[in-house]
Amino acid sequence: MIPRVFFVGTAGAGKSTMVKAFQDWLQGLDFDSITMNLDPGAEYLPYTPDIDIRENISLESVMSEYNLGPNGAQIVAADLMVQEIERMKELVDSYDSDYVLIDVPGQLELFAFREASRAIIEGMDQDYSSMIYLFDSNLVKTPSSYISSHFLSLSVMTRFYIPFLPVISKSDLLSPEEREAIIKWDKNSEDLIEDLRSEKFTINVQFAESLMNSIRSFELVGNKIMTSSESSDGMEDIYAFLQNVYQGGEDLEKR
Ligand SMILES: Nc1nc2c(ncn2[C@@H]2O[C@H](COP(=O)(O)OP(=O)(O)O)[C@@H](O)[C@H]2O)c(=O)[nH]1
Ligand SMILES: [Mg+2]
Repeated sequence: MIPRVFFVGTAGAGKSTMVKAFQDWLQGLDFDSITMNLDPGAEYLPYTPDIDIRENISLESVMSEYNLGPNGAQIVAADLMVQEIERMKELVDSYDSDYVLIDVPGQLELFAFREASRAIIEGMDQDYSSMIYLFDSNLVKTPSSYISSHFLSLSVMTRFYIPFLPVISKSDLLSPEEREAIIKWDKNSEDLIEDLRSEKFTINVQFAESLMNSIRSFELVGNKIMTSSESSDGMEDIYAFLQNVYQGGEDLEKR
């Protein structure tokens, strides 16, 4: 079975761009991957998907058939997708490829909180699935947004029982100071809370502190890989993670 790699994150976090960048990066090492688009509403994709949900489910037709706006249609489309998954799974496994890179709908809540997403991962076979979770670099720049982003990521992580790699996306957009601050907060809750206290408009400090401490005690927050689809930073770390998951750390034999 081909390893299934889901790219998950908030809208605009850079999922689709990373699918393209990681495919190109793998190609440079002579590894072959296929791409799969699960966003029925995608208008533009930076890659040409080998498997595309839009061939079977179009957001436009769901909108007119069910008389819905784009958000309602996305929800119906996600549920309709479940019926397609068996066929898509067979399609995926008809390819002779090292990985399938799976791009999910832009709105995180569609994938994170709905039963459909669990059915999709189960349907694709969760034993062969893993998740790259993108923290948008724009949403981890201040202590309060860093903390909220972690709460969100944890609610995703605790819903799926598959290997999970948190990364910071679009890291080329961070200034050296911002990058340094994130690395510091990744390492140490006390620094994070201290910086949180000096933020003007902020979240409840005591609440955040106790939640971040308990999150950290489960080793859920740690050093995150800085990635950029622009500069290819971090692509080798994503690859190393996948190797660990699927090959127990041994190098995939070059094709
Ligand atoms: N500078 C920079 N921009 C990026 C990077 N990755 C994505 N983007 C831009 O961020 C926007 C959202 O990216 P997209 O891949 O569509 O996000 P998605 O909604 O998560 O699929 C696009 O304008 C991309 O060109 C990156 O690594 N660096
Ligand atoms: Mg996208």
